[in-house]
Amino acid sequence: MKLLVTGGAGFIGSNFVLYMLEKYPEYQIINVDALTYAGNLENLKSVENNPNHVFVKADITDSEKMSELIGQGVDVVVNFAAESHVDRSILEPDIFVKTNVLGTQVLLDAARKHNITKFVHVSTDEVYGTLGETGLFTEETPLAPNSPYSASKAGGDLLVRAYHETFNLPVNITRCSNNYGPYQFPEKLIPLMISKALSDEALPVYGDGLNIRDWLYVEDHCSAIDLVIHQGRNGEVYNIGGNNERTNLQIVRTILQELGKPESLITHVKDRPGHDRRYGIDPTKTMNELGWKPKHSFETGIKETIAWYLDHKEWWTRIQSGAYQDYYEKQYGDR
Ligand code: NAD
Ligand code: TDX
Repeated sequence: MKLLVTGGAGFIGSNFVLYMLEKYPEYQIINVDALTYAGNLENLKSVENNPNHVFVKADITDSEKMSELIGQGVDVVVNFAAESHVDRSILEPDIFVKTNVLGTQVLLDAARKHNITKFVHVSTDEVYGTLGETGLFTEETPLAPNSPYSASKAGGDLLVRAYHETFNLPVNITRCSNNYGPYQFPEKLIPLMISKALSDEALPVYGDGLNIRDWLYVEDHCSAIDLVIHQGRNGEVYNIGGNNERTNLQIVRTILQELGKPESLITHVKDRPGHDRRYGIDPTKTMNELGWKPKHSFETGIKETIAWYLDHKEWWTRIQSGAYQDYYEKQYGDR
C-alpha cells in the first residue's frame, strides 16, 4: 500500500508515520509537509534512512505538486496538514482558511483525478462547538464551530463530505478529542505547562481553569486512523476519544505534582475569546464498528509524556529558541 500523509512532520502526523512504518514495514509513505513553525523533521530522525519513507517539503495548496505526488501510484491519502492552534487563529484567521479549507479542496481534487482508494481527513471534535454540563458529541451532533480554527476545520470537513456525495470519492472523516504525547509543540496546554513548570515560570491558566477537554494519548489516535484506513465505510464520520474528561486546572495540578513543583506557579490570565467550555466525545461507533479501543490510561499516558519531555529537553528548547529554523536550512534546505 502506498500512502500520502500530509502534515507528517507535525505532532500527530509524525507519530502516525512512525506508527505505520513500524506496524507495516512493507507500506510506502510519501510524507508531505510545508514545514511551517509547527513542522519539525527532527521528529522523523529515526526513519530518515528508511527507503519506504520519502519526505517532500511542499504546501498542500499547491495543486500541481499535490497532483504530481498523488499521481505516483498513491492508494490512500491521510490529511493531517493544518494550522492547528486556536489562539493563533484568533490573531491570524486567513492562513487557517487557506490551509484548512483551500488545502483540503486541492487534495480532494488531486485524489479524485488519480482514483485513490481512500481519503481520510483528520478532523477534530471542535467542529461540534461546545457542550454544557451533560451529553457527549456523537457523529450526528450538528456542526457549530466557535473559533476561526474550528470553523476552518468544519469547512474542510464539509468539502470532504461533498466530494463523497457529488463525486463518490471514497472518504472518511475522523473527529478526535485533544491529543497529548511526544512531539507536541509547546504552545499547546500540556507541553506548554510542562516546559514552564520545569523553568519555574508562571503557568498561564485561561479564565477560571474549569474548561473541560477530553484527552487521548496520541498513539491511540493513530491506531484508530489505521483502522479507519482499512475498515472505514466510505462516506462515514468516526469520532475518536477515550472518555477522559479533565478540567484544565486538574491537568495543570497533575503536571505540577509529577514534577514536584508548587501550585503557586498557577496564574489565572485573561480568558480566550469564544473559549469552548467543554468537549466530550462519544466513541461508541468507532469502537463497535471498527473494534477500536484505546490502550493508554490517562494516568500512565501523562506520566510517560512528562518523562518524554524531561528526556527531550533539547527538542523543545530548540523549538522555543527558534534555532531550529537554522537547523532546517542547514540539514534539509535543498530537499
Ligand atoms: P501540528 O500543528 O503539530 O502539525 C501540523 C503540520 O501540518 C505541521 O507539520 C505543519 O508544518 C503542517 N502544515 C501546515 N500547513 C501546511 C500546508 N499548507 N501544507 C503542508 N503542510 C502544512 O498539528 P497536530 O496537532 O499534529 O494536528 C494534526 C491534525 O490533527 C490537524 O488537522 C488537526 O486539526 C487535527 N487534530 C488535532 C488534535 C490535537 O489535539 N492536536 C485533535 C484532533 C484533531
Ligand atoms: O496557555 C494556555 N492556557 C490555557 O488555559 C493554553 C495554551 C491553553 N489553555 C486552555 C485552553 C483550552 O481550554 O487549555 C485548553 C487546551 O488548550 P489547547 O492546548 O490550545 O487546545 P484546544 O484549544 O482544546 O485545541 C486542541 O484540541 C483540538 C488542539 O490545539 C486542536 O488542534 C485540536 O483540534
